[in-house]
Amino acid sequence: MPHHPVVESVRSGDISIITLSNPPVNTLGRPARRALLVELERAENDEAVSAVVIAGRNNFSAGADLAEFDSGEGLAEPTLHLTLTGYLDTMTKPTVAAIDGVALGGGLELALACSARVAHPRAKLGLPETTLGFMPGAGGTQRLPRAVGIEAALDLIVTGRSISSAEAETLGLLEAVDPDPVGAATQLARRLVSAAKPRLRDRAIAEPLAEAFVDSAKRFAARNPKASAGVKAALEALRSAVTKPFDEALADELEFFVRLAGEPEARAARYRFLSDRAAVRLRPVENVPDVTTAAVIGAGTMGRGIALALLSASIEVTLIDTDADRVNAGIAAMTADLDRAVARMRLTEGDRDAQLKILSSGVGLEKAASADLVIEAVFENLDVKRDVFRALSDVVRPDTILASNTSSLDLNLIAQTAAHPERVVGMHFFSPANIMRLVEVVDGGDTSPATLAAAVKVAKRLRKLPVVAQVGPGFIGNRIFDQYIRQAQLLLREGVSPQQIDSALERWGMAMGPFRVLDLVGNDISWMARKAAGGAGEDVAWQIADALGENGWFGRKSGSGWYRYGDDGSAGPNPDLTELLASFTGPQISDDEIVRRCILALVIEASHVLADRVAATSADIDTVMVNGYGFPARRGGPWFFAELTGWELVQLLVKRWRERTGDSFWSTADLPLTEKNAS
Ligand code: T1G
Repeated sequence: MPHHPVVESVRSGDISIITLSNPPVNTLGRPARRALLVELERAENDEAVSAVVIAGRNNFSAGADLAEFDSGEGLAEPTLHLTLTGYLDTMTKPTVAAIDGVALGGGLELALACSARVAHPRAKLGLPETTLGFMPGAGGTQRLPRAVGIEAALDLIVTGRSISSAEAETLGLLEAVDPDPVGAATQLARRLVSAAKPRLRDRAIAEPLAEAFVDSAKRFAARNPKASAGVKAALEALRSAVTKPFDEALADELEFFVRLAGEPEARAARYRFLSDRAAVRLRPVENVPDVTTAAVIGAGTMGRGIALALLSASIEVTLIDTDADRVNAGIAAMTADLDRAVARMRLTEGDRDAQLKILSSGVGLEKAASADLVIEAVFENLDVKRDVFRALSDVVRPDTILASNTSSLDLNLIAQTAAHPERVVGMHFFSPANIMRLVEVVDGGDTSPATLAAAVKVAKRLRKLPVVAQVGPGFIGNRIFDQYIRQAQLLLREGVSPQQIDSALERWGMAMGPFRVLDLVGNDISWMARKAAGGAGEDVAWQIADALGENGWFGRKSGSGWYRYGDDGSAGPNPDLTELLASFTGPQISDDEIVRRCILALVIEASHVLADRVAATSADIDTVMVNGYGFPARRGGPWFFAELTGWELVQLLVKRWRERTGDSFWSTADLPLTEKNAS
């Protein structure tokens, strides 16, 4: 692909039109900022130029390059954003931003430093920094209130939400909305040559009670445990905006921004943003087949969810099962789900009808004959799945992709029964499959690159988050999560209660404690899986969990498990379990120790998953654990958390637990010795 210059400039008479051309979204990385500054200086010093329009190819700008911050020098030059916006403040010639696509973060701050702004009706504008754990750092907290007033500025900066051009114009953020933003900006620039407008930095903030508004917002944030450090710092910068001269307040903003940008929460947010997108990036593959029709085999919970996800992407679906009652029940459940979405205004009636129109069903695999993609979601039993793939091979086209939703079985053993194993792939959805974004796309030994790419492409079309896994027990997520659950089981044997373990991990940030998860999923599932695999053998970790299975304490579905459930769904201690646990005692273990043991168990198994090359990168593992297993995004992921903790300390803790418990699981064999992201 030809290398585009990052910034191009052309002349329209006496107007210099400077266009950012840094695909895909014109991020303002260091080269772009430098090139833009050079072009602005050139225009300023060119006597033939009387005004400047700044535009962007496809998008105005998505703001700072989030990858730059953690690239070593990242924070060395945050001021270059300010140098750019500061230079615009000093230019004698009018500058007009011509906005199309997005103007976000530093992109909007660049536009705010221009004399005026014009946007296409479809443009989106916003300062999302507080959603990324930090705050605007190139004058946004100072110029936005001067453009739209303190109340709207508080709303936009605290929420980080994007607004339409129409809303932006109403707020006073834009001088005009025009389907030809560059043309309109060029005309406006000409008008400004003879009728200059005061720059935002020279405008007062209109609201006389601005300080009271900011202080009220600060008090609310102080009371709100969910208010992030970024929001609180942005409010401090806004307080400076309403109480100090522009340049002093700008210096405050920079100080708060630089301090925040290096904080774990901001680093984790940037890491999560980039990792989620890196996970789906595959090497370019030729001849990736398109999927417009699909068949789902199995009308149970998973099959229904998968079918709904396919419908939502306008992929025709045939829901198939061996039994007409199950098929009808599946269709009825799916229809009810779509009706509920309409009732909750999440879906229009038209969209629901359009989806139902491309949904069909039937008994017998021959109904899958014309499908481009078949996703098997039958009972998690190897023989059953092998029979399905063997039978499908006689029905489908030779180029049909066959995907198994298996969560734990060896895909290669399934693929062996297919006529074209090169077209067999795993697509492990997470329940509920129409809601959960994560899909583990399993790359079987015979899976062709085009088949793998097609599965990733379908997952992205379903607005899912596909992560490629190689074949291995439990692939990535289940394998790692099992060791976390095992650690919780072992803590029970050391006298810790399920309630303390759940509470400690939930306070730390896990969406749900391990025992609440087990009761939700059903203790019978893992109990039967262990029995099918020949039992836990010498591993005493599962003895208590097996006892729950033997007693029928399956969890929510049976009314009692690790907790006892009331008819109103409330959960309390299970007295039968309390009696069973009474014989397990030990010294008091702190919440912190519980968290370290369980979270670092994730890290140890992640190190083995990496060593076995089941996952391509540690970032992929973090993407799986955050998007499929309730690991807190604000901590980045297990591996990111261990990096921040420091591998030397991790190694020390693991060795201590090995000595203390004698458990060979505590191995440092695959752990790094030092952290990569040391800063
Ligand atoms: N930095 C680095 N890469 C970015 C990026 C960014 N800000 N925005 C997008 N990308 C990459 C992304 O990784 C993906 O890469 C490709 O662009 C398409 O993105 C100084 C400090 C703009 C609405 O928070 O919200 O400015 O996979 O898949 O769904 O105060 O990207 O193609 O290789 O998301 O069409 C503030 C973040 C930064 C905007 C487009 N800005 N980006 O969505 O595509 S902080 C943001 C988005 C800042 C200042 C502060 C979205 C989008 P690849 P995509 P999309």
